[in-house]
Amino acid sequence: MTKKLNIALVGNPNSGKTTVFNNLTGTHQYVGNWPGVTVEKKEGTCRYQDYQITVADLPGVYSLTAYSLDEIIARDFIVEEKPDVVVDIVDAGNLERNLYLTVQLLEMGARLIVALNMMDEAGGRGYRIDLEHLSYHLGTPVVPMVASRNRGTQELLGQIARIAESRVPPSGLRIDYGREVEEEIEKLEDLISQSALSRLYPARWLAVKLLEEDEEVTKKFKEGNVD
Ligand SMILES: Nc1nc2c(ncn2[C@@H]2O[C@H](COP(=O)(O)OP(=O)(O)OP(=O)(O)O)[C@@H](O)[C@H]2O)c(=O)[nH]1
Ligand SMILES: [Mg+2]
Repeated sequence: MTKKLNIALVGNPNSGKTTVFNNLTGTHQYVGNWPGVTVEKKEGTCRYQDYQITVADLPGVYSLTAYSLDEIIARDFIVEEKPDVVVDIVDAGNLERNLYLTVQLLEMGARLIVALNMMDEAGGRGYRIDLEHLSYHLGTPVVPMVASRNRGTQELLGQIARIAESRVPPSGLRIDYGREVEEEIEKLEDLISQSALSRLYPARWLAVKLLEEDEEVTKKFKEGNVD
């Protein structure tokens, strides 16, 4: 029996998302627009074992604050569509910059796989990345890839299937913001957990966003808008 899966590819601009997307979906692609805006939306499908996988290629973003339309599109897709698996395409040659987004995705409670792309360039620059160590600390699978040479695609699909099968909820990453901030987060979390919004988004994530004065999240609370 065919099982359906929805996955999303996210990552910094130029990290190789579309290359991975093409490797996964080949010619099974369709291009449209995100609802209400003229930003291109690419979706495609692929088959793997018993799975029929729908893949969305999200706009490239450095973070998931709400400063740009691209960030809002990527973030809304992840929190509202709740893809079964989110694949974070990370440029292995720019780990520090790229992992900022990874941490934000983990805080959102996404079921994440880190695709460590551009391993050829990282290797060329002499970087040696301890994949197991990285995977241990992030609490996610880490798949090394060279997407431009179609390397790592099968391993990625294998991890997607494995993660989708596991019924264990994503552990999420809990960053300790220090006592003062944590106290405020806790107070807000209590209030938020009584609101309808907390059914859609993780309460802790909402609390952090409110403290950051994130415009979109603040607006949602003001409007009492839960749909
Ligand atoms: N050396 C190397 N180049 C790669 C690799 N993967 C992708 N590229 C190249 O990197 C460039 C950017 O790749 P894209 O797939 O367009 O990146 P993207 O993340 O979709 O970019 P945006 O949509 O603009 O955010 C292209 O020239 C790719 O051929 C890789 O593993 N190694
Ligand atoms: Mg692209």
